[in-house]
Amino acid sequence: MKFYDLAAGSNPRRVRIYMAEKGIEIPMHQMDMMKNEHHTPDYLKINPFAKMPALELDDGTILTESVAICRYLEALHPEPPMFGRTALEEGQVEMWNRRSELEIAIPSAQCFQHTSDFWKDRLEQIPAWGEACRSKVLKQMVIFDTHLQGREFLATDDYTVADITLQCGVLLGKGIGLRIPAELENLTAWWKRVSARPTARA
Ligand SMILES: N[C@@H](CCC(=O)N[C@@H](CS)C(=O)NCC(=O)O)C(=O)O
Repeated sequence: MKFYDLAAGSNPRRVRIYMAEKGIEIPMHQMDMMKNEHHTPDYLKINPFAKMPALELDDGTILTESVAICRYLEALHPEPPMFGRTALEEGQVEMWNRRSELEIAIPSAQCFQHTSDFWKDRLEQIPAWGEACRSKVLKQMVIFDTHLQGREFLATDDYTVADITLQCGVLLGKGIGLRIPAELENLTAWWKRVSARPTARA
């Protein structure tokens, strides 16, 4: 297998943390976004959407989408379960994973893309949209904070893929000044907990 990685990318980081939690080691190919390596004909054959991560299997089959890659690896390495232990937990992990993507990680990424110089020549920026995304993230963090009252992790009693998605979304936000407000004590405590895990810097 071969993992097409982007060291600074929030989505590849989701899979790297997942693999570190499971002790899975896969040879990495580091993509160079500054050289536009993801838009070369060779990489577009791997992922025509020009995004990382991608996982190439030994028979040449390609999987993209962070969660799809994690789900595939979960089937190969079921212990410890990171998508839930029961039918209900599986639903809860899916629910909080999607909420983390839609309400925190994606708007944080859009805030970055629409307000930072790094993306100036890479997409048509709409700064007002970026700022609207920033406001959305801050508003939705309050809901996550309320949910985390009395809970160690987001979806179940275990650290799951849903925590990883939120963790990577929050980390991306921090990089663009979108920090968890101090008054959100539950979210802040959760953040300290997950970022202290040995796998957090994978
Ligand atoms: N939904 C995809 C998103 C992948 C994605 O957006 N990857 C970013 C890195 S975090 C990327 O490759 N960006 C390159 C670009 O947009 O030019 C996933 O979950 O894997």
